[in-house]
Amino acid sequence: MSNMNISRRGFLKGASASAGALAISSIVPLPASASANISDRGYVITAGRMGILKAKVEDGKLVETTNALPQSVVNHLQSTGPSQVYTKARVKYPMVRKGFLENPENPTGVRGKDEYVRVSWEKALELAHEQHMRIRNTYGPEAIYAGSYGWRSSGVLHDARTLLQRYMALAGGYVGYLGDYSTGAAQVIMPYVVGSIEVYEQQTTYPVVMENSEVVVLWGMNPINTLEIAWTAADSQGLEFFHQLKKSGKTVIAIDPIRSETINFFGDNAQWIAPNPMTDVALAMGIAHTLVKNKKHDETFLKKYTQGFEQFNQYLQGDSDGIVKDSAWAENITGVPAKQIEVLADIFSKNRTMLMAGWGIQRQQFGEQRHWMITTLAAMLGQIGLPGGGFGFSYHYSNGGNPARDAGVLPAMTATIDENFTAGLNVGGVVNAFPVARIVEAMENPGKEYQHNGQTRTFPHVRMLWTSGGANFTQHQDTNRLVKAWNKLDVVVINEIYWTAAAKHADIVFPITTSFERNDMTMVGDYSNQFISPMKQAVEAEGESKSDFEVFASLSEHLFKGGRRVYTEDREEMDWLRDFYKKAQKGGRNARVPMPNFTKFWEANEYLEMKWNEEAAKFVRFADFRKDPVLNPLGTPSGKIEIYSKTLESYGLKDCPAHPTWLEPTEYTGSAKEGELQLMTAHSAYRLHSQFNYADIRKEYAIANKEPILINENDAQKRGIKTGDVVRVFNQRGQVLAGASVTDGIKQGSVCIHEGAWPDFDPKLGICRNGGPNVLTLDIPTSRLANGCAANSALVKVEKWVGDQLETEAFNPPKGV
Ligand SMILES: Nc1nc2c(c(=O)[nH]1)N[C@H]1C(S)=C(S)[C@@H](COP(=O)(O)OP(=O)(O)OC[C@H]3O[C@@H](n4cnc5c(=O)[nH]c(N)nc54)[C@H](O)[C@@H]3O)O[C@H]1N2
Ligand SMILES: Nc1nc2c(c(=O)[nH]1)N[C@H]1C(S)=C(S)[C@@H](COP(=O)(O)OP(=O)(O)OC[C@H]3O[C@@H](n4cnc5c(=O)[nH]c(N)nc54)[C@H](O)[C@@H]3O)O[C@H]1N2
Ligand SMILES: [Mo]
Repeated sequence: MSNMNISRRGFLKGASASAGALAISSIVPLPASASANISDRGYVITAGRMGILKAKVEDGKLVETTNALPQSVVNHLQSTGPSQVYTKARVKYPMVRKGFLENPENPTGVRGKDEYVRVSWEKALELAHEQHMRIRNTYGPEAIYAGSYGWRSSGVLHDARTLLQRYMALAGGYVGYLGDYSTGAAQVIMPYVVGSIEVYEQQTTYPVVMENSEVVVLWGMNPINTLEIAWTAADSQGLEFFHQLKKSGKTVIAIDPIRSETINFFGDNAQWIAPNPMTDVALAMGIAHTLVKNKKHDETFLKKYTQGFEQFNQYLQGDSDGIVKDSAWAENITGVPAKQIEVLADIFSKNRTMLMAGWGIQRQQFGEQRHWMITTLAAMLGQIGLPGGGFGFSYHYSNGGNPARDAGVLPAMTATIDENFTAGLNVGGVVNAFPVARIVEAMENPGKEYQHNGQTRTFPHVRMLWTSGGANFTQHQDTNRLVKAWNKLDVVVINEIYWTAAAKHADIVFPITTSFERNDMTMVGDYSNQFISPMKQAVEAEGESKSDFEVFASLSEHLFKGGRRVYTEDREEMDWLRDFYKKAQKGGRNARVPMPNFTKFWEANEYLEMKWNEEAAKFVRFADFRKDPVLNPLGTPSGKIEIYSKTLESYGLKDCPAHPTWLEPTEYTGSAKEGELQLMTAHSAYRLHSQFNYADIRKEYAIANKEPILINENDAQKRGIKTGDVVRVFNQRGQVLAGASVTDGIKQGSVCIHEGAWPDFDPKLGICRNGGPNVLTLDIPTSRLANGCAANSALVKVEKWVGDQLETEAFNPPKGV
């Protein structure tokens, strides 16, 4: 996410290097905008993660949000606008936890159980300022965690996290985080393998795949869901691509323990292969072994472009550990028949094959091995750098295959304040940072040394936490363990739109506006820059909510007289937008993309489309490397694809050895005891993580007003469970109530509860009434290389719930509100 800019630059370099290398004439842009006349349309143009939206307003109320771009595939999230603004779950006024308000330095009551008291803005700001200063002056910036990870709303100005960090910098520094929850493992391992992170990079374009690939593999990938959103705003071309792929007659193979929405979408046009969860490395090794056995691996490619295949092959053949990783071995682990594994090897080697992979497979213990092994398999097939061949790890995310446009690109709010305003001030930055998913380990072990990416680092002693734009309690694993560590903190401040579980465990809660209640702008298309969209305020703010910009600007004035002027650089909302736009316009001019002046753009109430670039549309990842590996080496020590890494060898990590390795997980189907099932926590079609869990679309998926659990019909039958039943899902870490959805569309032995359901603990029983899956997940690092989040590694038991009916109260405000 935060690497977007780097990626974009990397892409532009790659694009120009490969320009002209291909002669594809038939590439045309996928259908884009039918630019309408702007007058009397009766709606406001805005945008969110889910794309450009038309917001319909009646009598000052937001009544409907719909897609503004034409699209062939339904995007469930686009209709959520009215729910976002008017839910009962909104925080409307500044609120303080009672036991904290009474005595902030020595508070009474317990977070999560205490009631809240409404205070004035003045009081809330003053209190937050005083407590922030108390912690800072006593313990220094290392005591303040303002990493604030999360999917706050899009927009170049109202960037909740950056605005918090800008304030924290002005106050003298803070603790930040490394990596992200999304691709924690892959983004760290891939630079050792190919010299780039791959997960946030422009892919060989959708048009090139459409033109050249014969076989497309969707490995642990559910693009029909995950392309509903983008980090900036979705340009919707990815969904359009998969729509066309379905009709293309190409061979599509989906490897997923779940018959996902994508697999259902493809229907008869895709083949579904369902391995046991967490066993993809074994599956890929079975294919790899078959390739070698049949002499179908590309030795010329391996020799010229890779390093260390011999060592890996010794392991594959069992020379180094006595275990032959053949298709029979793989069948035993994955549950995929050996014959089928051999057929895959045959199909992949005979056709131009694109191995696309999602990320859920690396949000698992030893997650680093997944994308490394898939890359190794692609290298053995010898098609990396060819149009439509090789591998791609961002086709399912942010429209990674949509070609870059010639564009004027909007800059965004920064955590650093312009020097002209900070001369003579003691401005700080990040003073320590830990891998984001190690937050609980960090809070439990202040001062402890740990290994990360080949370095020894030390956890800070965090005493205060401030989040703005993240949902700590749904994002993190093992909620009960989190609550314990969290409740040791001295001060917790949260800027939130809603009464999330984290907000209900905070001392001070600032009520924040939705993006429909403020003015902003965004690029549309993380890689493509296909459009610029205004995000016009559609309605007045609910209650006393304010933007994060306003909150931190006011708090800056508390830091010192004139602080607001420094923080804002003497510019208010519309001034910032005008300046951002002017910079984009200048960039546009250089790229020969004419853009109207700001006033005209803003008043037009319309998005702008950027210029199609014929050459960029032909981009093939690794084409320049393939053309000349000496002139265009990869950023690895050898300049080649590293199947064996001497750097990793030097780290000597048992949980991340020097070549792709099958490492047996602690909790997975292979280690399950009687009655245990493996829990997957895929991303939902109806939410962006925890966002919109309260929305009207909940009715479309909730079962017994709880998060559904997908369970195989055989597993359900054994337990006497039927669709619609409330079930108790539990393990040694916790228990939740979920609504059973019995299906043949999930591998036997595994279940799925989608991530993002709000935790909602019954005060007496401690059971989560809404089915929040992270109550059950394992909070361990993927390995000590990447320390990524391993949320998809947990065993659970499931039984029919025979206790009292416990209503979900997740979306009710806490006591006192
Ligand atoms: N079990 C399991 N856990 C997972 C995952 C998984 O696959 N399985 N996935 C992980 C992944 S990949 C990710 S990225 C994380 C996602 O974790 P998060 O990004 O924390 O999830 P969101 O629910 O999107 O949280 C965003 C929060 O920001 C708030 N917000 C929105 N706009 C604004 C704003 O303008 N200002 C302020 N102050 N707040 C705002 C929203 O109300 C919401 O509470 O979860 C991770 N957790
Ligand atoms: N609608 C929607 N879109 C989103 C998000 C959202 O919350 N909602 N979140 C966004 C974010 S922040 C991210 S990081 C991405 C996440 O993108 P991903 O991480 O790719 O998404 P997941 O849903 O976790 O996993 C994708 C698929 O992998 C499958 N899978 C799980 N375990 C295994 C396994 O062991 N082996 C195999 N072969 N498959 C497995 C799941 O069943 C699922 O169909 O999505 C983004 N897009
Ligand atoms: Mo993510």
